[in-house]
Amino acid sequence: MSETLCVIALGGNLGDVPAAFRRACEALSNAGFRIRRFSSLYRTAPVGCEANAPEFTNAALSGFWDGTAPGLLQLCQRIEADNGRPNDHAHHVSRTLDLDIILFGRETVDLPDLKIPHPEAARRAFVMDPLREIEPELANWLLSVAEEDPGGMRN
Ligand code: PH2
Ligand code: MG
Ligand code: MG
Repeated sequence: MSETLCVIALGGNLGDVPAAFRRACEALSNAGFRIRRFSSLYRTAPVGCEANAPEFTNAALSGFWDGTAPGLLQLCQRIEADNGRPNDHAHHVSRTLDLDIILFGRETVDLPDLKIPHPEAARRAFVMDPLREIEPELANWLLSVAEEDPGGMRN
């Protein structure tokens, strides 16, 4: 299978998040994901979380993956679990590490547990700002796809 240029958004608001990001990069690399770019760290206000949730640290990385999108999802979930995040983690609550696949090349993935492009990405500054920093062309492409589907990218 040929390599796909992917974008992963990183976030967290519990514990030493920059250290969790470093461990995530190491684990991705060890699993064969070839990191191309990593953004600055962004301090962002929590969006839609529980009251008084701590500030988030967000970032984005791009890189090449030689497998399938579900395979990359499985890897991301394993890395989240290894970094102290329970498997049954609820939506929108504070977390040590969140790895969301935002883009898988320019492919559309529509599986029960995996929607790519990530349906909420284009509306979230904490995703778009780091993405624009590292891959401006992909950021523009994502915005144009979202405009064609203003209902929220098939959701
Ligand atoms: N992630 C969420 C919900 N809210 N807010 C910020 N600032 N950053 C995030 O990464 C984030 C969020 C769900 O994944
Ligand atoms: Mg998320
Ligand atoms: Mg997630």
